[in-house]
Amino acid sequence: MLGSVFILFATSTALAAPVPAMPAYRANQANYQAFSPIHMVLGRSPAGGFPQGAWTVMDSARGKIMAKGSFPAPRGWNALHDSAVVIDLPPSLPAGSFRLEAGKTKLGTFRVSATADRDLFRIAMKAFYHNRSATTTTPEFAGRWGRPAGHPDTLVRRHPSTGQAGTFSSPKGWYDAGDYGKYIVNSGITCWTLLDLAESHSAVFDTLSWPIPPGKEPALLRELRWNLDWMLSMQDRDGGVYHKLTTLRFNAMTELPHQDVGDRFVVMKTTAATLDFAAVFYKAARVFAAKDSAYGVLCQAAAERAWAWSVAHPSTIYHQPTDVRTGKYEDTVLSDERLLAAVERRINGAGDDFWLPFRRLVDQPRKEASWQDVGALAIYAIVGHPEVFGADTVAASFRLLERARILADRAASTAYGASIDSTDFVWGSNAVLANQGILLLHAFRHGGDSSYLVAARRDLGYLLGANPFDSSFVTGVGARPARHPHHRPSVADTVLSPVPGFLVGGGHLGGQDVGPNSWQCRDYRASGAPALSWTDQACSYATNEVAINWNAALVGLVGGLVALRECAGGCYSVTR
Ligand code: G3I
Ligand code: 9MR
Repeated sequence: MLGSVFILFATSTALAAPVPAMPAYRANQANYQAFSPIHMVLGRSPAGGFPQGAWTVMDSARGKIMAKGSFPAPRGWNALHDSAVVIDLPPSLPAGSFRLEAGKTKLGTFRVSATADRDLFRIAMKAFYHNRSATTTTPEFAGRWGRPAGHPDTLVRRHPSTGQAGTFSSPKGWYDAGDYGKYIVNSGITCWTLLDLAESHSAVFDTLSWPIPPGKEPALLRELRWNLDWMLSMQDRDGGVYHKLTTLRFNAMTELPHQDVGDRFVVMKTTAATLDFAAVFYKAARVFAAKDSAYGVLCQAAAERAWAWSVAHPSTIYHQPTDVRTGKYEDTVLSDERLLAAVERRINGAGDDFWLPFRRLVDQPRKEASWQDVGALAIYAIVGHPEVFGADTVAASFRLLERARILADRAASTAYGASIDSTDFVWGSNAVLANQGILLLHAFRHGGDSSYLVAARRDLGYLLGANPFDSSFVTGVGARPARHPHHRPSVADTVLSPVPGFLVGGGHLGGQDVGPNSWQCRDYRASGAPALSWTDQACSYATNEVAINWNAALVGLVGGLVALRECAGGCYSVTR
């Protein structure tokens, strides 16, 4: 009965409006930031059409028109095999509740807040606290998700691949992801990205705080130190750094940290881990110099010993021993890690003679950063330190802007308005998108035009709901967030909602987790479109896991936006 009334109503509305039937409305489900570029997406209506004619944005409380325009033509996207209509609003909306209308038809609602970016930054940073190893996360700071301490890691065994025997202590650190391993390579890009916010925008991040255990440093550095302390313990006496610290196999999904009591091992030292470590600690030495000079000195010394080891062992590649089944983070191309460590060492005072052999690595095509390819981070560091790199900043800016142009053009021309395309949909595609947003912000800051900033905002909007799934990819954020991440604490605890603040992996066609076993999933790739190949199931480690490097990308993007808005001199201007 109700159904037929609804159909009659829907039909008469459709006849009265210029839109044939309600198109699918997709928007940021958290808050948009006030006075910032805002975009939303309209997919096909059930009848297959797209909206045409005029749209208006109404202030819901005051019934006042705040913006208006015409629907552009739908645009295709190679990741979707379909089209959609993207609407851009001018960066003039204040805080409030709004609705998008076409004629008399309400297409959807959205909210704008003066603190949207800061709020998201805090919740995404809190996720690192939730993933702390070797400590109780208390209700005071973790709310409903508080849990007992697990993995003290005070008696870690050296795996035979190290060529050493015995045990040593390697406590603290963040769990890498939905598993309880701790991996240096992935900690590298994660800590670098967070340290970069602290270094480049200390005025903002020295004062932005959120509830975590107290200490004398700003919250961002306190959280970072939890993992930096662990990383320091992974350096052997000869300066080399163990690749990872894990059990031999992944433990059960149903175990909380304290229930996973299997032996933990460090596996062989590698050049990739040692170079990533060096890059992080050169940077940490600068960041901590003014806050805790003794720690800063310690970081510099650790970085120097790591650098020396990497020179003596230029290509010790990770080989997964046959009895070890946990994450590999294997990387055979080390020129990007070498460049990054060299750049950070150069900033800390290494002279011209040292730098000369690395200059040729600057002027090369670059993509956004990933755990495997950190070259973009070196480019960000070079353009951020013109006083050190002089003429090399020209080549670095050129490569930065070259990639940013490609990304901004995609954002301006494809359905859903995001900068990612089908070839970038790999395991962790949501973080590819977030890292693209970070690259766009660096480009905007270093000579780019406003289209780069608009594209970065669209990337964030995509992650928060303006995507084909109408889901927020950040747990606990938005009206319809991912609810079943592949995250052991979220699966094993008794709380209905998952631990909040985590960016889940995102769609791709790999299908590594598809199959008949109990922890494998339905085949979510039926459409053949990578942007549609995601499933909100806890089994889906290939599309729905969480990871510290992915959260760092989210934090880097939203933190970059916070910094741009709040930096001295009001550097945030879309009309530039
Ligand atoms: O490098 C090749 C590239 O040459 C090729 O063109 C491309 C085609 O698919 O594949 C590339 O390799 C991929 C690799 O990541 C590098 O991007 C693999 O297919 C892909 O399976 C691999 O996925 C990694 C996954 O572990 C499996 O090893 C993810 O990047 C990585 O984020 C993920 O990390 C896991 C840890 O191992 C364990 N902890 C959880 C964490 C998150 O899921
Ligand atoms: O849970 C594991 C996840 O953290 C990893 O990213 C993923 C890929 O290395 O592997 C998951 O573990 C699965 C294993 O690889 C295959 N059997 C099912 C496991 C999930 O319980």
